[in-house]
Amino acid sequence: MDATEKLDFLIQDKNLDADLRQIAQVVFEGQRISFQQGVLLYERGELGYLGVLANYIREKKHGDYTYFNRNFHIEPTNVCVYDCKFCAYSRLIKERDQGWEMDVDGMMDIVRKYDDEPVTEVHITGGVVPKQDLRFYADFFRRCKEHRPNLHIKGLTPVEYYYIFKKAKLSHYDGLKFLKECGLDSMPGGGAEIFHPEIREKIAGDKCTSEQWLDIHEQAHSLGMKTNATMLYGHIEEYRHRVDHMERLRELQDKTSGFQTFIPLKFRNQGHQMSHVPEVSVIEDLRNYAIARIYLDNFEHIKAYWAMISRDTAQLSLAFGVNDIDGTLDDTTKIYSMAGAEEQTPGMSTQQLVELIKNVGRHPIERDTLYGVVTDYKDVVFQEEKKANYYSLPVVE
Ligand code: V47
Ligand code: SF4
Repeated sequence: MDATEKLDFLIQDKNLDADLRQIAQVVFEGQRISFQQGVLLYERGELGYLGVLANYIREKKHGDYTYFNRNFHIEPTNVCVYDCKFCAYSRLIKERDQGWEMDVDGMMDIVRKYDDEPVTEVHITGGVVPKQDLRFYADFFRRCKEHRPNLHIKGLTPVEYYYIFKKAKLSHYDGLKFLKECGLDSMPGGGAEIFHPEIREKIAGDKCTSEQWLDIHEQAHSLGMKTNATMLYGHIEEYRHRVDHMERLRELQDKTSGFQTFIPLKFRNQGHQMSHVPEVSVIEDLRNYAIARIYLDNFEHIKAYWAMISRDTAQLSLAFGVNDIDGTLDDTTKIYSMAGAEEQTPGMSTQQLVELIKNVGRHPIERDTLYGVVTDYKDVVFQEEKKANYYSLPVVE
């Protein structure tokens, strides 16, 4: 049975809960599900059912295509003035000997390390510290672009921008416009956590609010920048908080169409103040990917950040709505490894990533940040005896 036949089978299944059959019908018609239906999916949708709906949408949008990119990360600091309870960074403000704060030269050294590598993106992420202000990032973005103009800079989040722009007495719009002129290309999805104030105040009460997060993305979209969105799930939130989070994103996306990708981030429980909270199961991870795919009808891509889950879960996720598994990494970013991202790190070569995708019958595509095709790996044969990143491309006449 193909994806459409499977969905049709569910719609006809008289033994299935009537509300779930109705949602299956809504999905079949390409319509949008409501907030209440989103909560109902979390409460009553079992894994097999959710997989059929999510995979139908995934294959309608992307067929078997599964994207990844070649990027590297820079974490300018692992110290942070904020105190998010789930974050292994915040404690380091009190344990400075374990912390680092790079200068622009140090960041450029990392960029230069990749001079001979075919990477297309640098992803900048990390904590918030006073020294790394507007001038610091303007300087880095300019120097990075001077050095390698085609390297896409996906940098920082509204958490840093809110802090930096406030200090510089600039509006969100003016601050972003200035940094765009310096070389900033797009914004990753971090800092979103859970938007609902009942949860946000408990886990991330001192950083930018949900409204500020959404406004900074809206201003970026108005400047023509693409951005991503995340959701930190599986800790103290309830299902209605997850749906509320996605509802706010769906509303903004209706307005701007500026989001590219939604990335659910599984809460990991090591090395921070919420270590007593258990992590959710792989089944819950897959259900969550699937519901995100169903709920966010106006988001083109759903990404599983493989460095944060296991490789096996990343493979499974491709049957539950996910069509992107992030980049090849030479090293897992510290923010996750400190919080418990495990044996699957560090790194996966291009060959390993391609094989991981092919092994579950999907079609690997290396993309750039804006989903332009860099290499189609469908017919690429890797040469066994060579090292992971060497491959032979099919001859194109
Ligand atoms: O906002 C911190 C999360 C995020 C933990 O846009 C944790 O392409 C789980 O947003 N358990 C930053 N998560 C990373 C991020 C990201 C990652 C990959 C790709 C993209 C993209 C964006 O990391 C933070 C926070 O939600 N985080 N601590 C933890 N204990
Ligand atoms: Fe700082 Fe981000 Fe960690 Fe919060 S999640 S403490 S803002 S680095």
